Amino acid sequence: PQAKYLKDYQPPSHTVSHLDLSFDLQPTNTKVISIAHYDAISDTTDLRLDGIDLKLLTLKVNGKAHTQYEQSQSHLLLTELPSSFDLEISTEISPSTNTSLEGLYQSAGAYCTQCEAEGFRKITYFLDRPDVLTTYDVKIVADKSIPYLLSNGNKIEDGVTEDGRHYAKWQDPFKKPSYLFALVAGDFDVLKDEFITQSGRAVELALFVDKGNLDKAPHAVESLKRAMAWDESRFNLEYDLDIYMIVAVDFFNMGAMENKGLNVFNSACVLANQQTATDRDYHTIESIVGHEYFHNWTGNRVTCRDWFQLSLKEGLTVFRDQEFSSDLGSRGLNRIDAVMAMRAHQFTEDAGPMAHSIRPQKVIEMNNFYTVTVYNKGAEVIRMMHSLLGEQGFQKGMKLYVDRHDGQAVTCDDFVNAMQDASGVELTQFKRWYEQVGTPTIEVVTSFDPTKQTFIIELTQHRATNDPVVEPLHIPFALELLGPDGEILPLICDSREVSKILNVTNEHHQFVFEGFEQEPVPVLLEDFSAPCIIQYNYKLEQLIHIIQYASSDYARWEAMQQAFSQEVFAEVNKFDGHITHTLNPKLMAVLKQLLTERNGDIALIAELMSLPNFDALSAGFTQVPVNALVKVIKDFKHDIAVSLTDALKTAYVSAKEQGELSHDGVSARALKNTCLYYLAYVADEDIEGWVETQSLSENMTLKLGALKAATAADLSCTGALMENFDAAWRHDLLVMDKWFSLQATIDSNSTIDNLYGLYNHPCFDKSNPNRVRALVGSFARSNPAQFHREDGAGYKLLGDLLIELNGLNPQNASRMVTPFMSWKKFDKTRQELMKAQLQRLADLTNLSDDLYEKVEKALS
Ligand code: BAL
Ligand code: ZN
Repeated sequence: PQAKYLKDYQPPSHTVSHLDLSFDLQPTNTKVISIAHYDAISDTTDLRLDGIDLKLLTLKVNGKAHTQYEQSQSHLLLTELPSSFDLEISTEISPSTNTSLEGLYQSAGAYCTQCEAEGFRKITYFLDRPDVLTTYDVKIVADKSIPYLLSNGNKIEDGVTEDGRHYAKWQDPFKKPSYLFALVAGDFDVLKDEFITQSGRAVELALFVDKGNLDKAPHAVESLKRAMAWDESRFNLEYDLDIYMIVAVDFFNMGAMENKGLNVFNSACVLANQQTATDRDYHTIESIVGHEYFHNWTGNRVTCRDWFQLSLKEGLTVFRDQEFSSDLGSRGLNRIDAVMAMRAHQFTEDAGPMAHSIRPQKVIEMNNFYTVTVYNKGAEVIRMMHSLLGEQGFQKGMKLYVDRHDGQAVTCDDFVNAMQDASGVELTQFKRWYEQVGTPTIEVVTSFDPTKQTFIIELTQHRATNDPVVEPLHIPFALELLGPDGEILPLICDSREVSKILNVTNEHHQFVFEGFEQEPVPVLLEDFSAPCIIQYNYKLEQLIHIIQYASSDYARWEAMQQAFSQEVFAEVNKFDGHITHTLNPKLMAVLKQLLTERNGDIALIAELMSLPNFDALSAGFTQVPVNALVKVIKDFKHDIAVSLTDALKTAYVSAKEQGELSHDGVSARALKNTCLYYLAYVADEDIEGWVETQSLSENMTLKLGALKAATAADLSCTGALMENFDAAWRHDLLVMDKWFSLQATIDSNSTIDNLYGLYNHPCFDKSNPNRVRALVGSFARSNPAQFHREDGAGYKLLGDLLIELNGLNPQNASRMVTPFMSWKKFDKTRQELMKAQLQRLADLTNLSDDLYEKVEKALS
């Protein structure tokens, strides 16, 4: 496989002024005719088009057969061309056998496309790159048994063909790159609605779902309307076409795709009702519907020059969807979610062999760079600019960015330049974040001088050892100082009050704050104001002070996580396999107080009560002590359950979970589930009864909460509850995914055999990415004890699956290989076992580019 480098970027050889596409849909022999007008930019007479797995039927230049061409596996090189010409190419493709779910394929009978990043080349020969933008006219012909024929833009005609089939023609007035092309053809139920824009235009909204699923469609449509209104009110960005369509399909590699005017969604990110979806699902759906909608401006109207700039649209759009969720819901809880993703996944990626900057320099398979780094760290980089510029400055920057670049394909530098030019804030040094690799550390030392009444904070930034950036970064470091009674103290330097965002631009800084009679408690890097690791020796008392008094929910949660982590680390050091580990009584008292008083946001209390997960804790170790970590986490849960049984029971009983989607209802269910989860470890008669009763709830959040509690604590009723669930839900595969996940996370020596057996479950299908992620993804991600078994059986299960997926769906295989990427973080025995599985992959004769890139990096 050939790597591509950002430094080698060259503009395209030709522009395309218009593209006419026509599709004659057949499962194994769909005919695609593409007619485009090309103009050479330089004096070249060659044109090299991208194309994969295409059967070339005919080729005409200016209406005449053209024979001067060479075909290779991935290209069509045309020679002896005039400088301006019409090119007509007809090709044949086979959607029904396309299991890669890239290009045009069939999902449970429906035809659909996925073209980002480089899927359009599996449809026809074209300049399949984001900086070639053109208008599209699309004609789709199909049997009448397929009633809906959809593409981007507005429908301009439909009718019947001479041979008794039917067709539709679509026109997209906006120029777009090929990755935003979409076609969907199938039989659906449709939920229609309307949105009136701020300028008074009526936009038709249409959500297409599988037959029989209309009752699960309203939440997505309501979310879309909220997103459209929010983008107008916060960003002054209005929708531009007369129709906005979303189609939900069952076979999809990603969550969703922002094709112009015709989003295609993984059905898991659309369908919800109270019986089938959890509160968390509802939240995820709203945020993804928002994300895809927000791409209409940040992605579609202004797109990327090349794929190395992916974070231009993804980092920015994740930031926008996070702000949408925060403005509509709880800012603190959303921040907690975002930081958890950074800690558990992005920090791990940044410390492993696939570490890359948010603007990668080298790529073999672009699909491998739809990562937590490009997306989530990318969003943190945008958030830092927001902190430095403030909301007003940031909005000025956004306006300038859109005014300057509407209709263009641009770079991350163009974005930062617009922010700088509009706000006057100097961002030259800040741009280093786009080259930077690995997680920076900020070492903090504080000292208090009671005679001068000063509190001194010294900050030293260290870049990671894999970071090519050696110069200091520009870090917005947010700080809060708490007084003895929890009051927020003003930050006074040189007799002047300063902003809570400290500009850290040097390797080393010293800040002297004045006016303290007693030593304050510092809340460092408040709100996770930069994607960094803080090194500071917090005392438990200081953390408890923050948990009790900090002004932001996020800061309180962060302090609780640190306190838990410190306790876990201390106990891991004592681990000998025999002792029972208990939580520090001072921290236990804090939990008890939170639970008994239940002041403030109940949902936050549920978060505060939750221990950091295995992945988040692993990030703190050079070598992950698997057995010790699993045991300490389990012992702590047991200790909390036993020590706080009465308080947990009272909180469980008094949490009123009415109100389907009200914040109060959602919060009460969250707290109830957290309490029950702990209580299951005590499992007296009351509690077993509660678990069984709650498992019968008609509400999926509660039902699943009960099953999670039962499986985690291995209650005697678990088997029966799981069987009931299986019997009740086989008709709904998305609900069965929850059951597959539960099966996968049971910490039992029989789990691995059980998983091999579940491959034969009538609802399981290895060609469906949702099923694979639910079963094997959950196992590898969320069952550390069994996945990391010392006999290697867990690793073998994943290795076996990856070998199959490599041929079936390389993109999914490559996502699923992630747990092996950190193999060097484990002990020698486990290292050898994981490495052996990676070697099995490396030895495959048909290893896909997707897996090759990761396996090669992991083994080097
Ligand atoms: N562009 C791929 C899916 C998404 O990030 O919206
Ligand atoms: Zn996106």
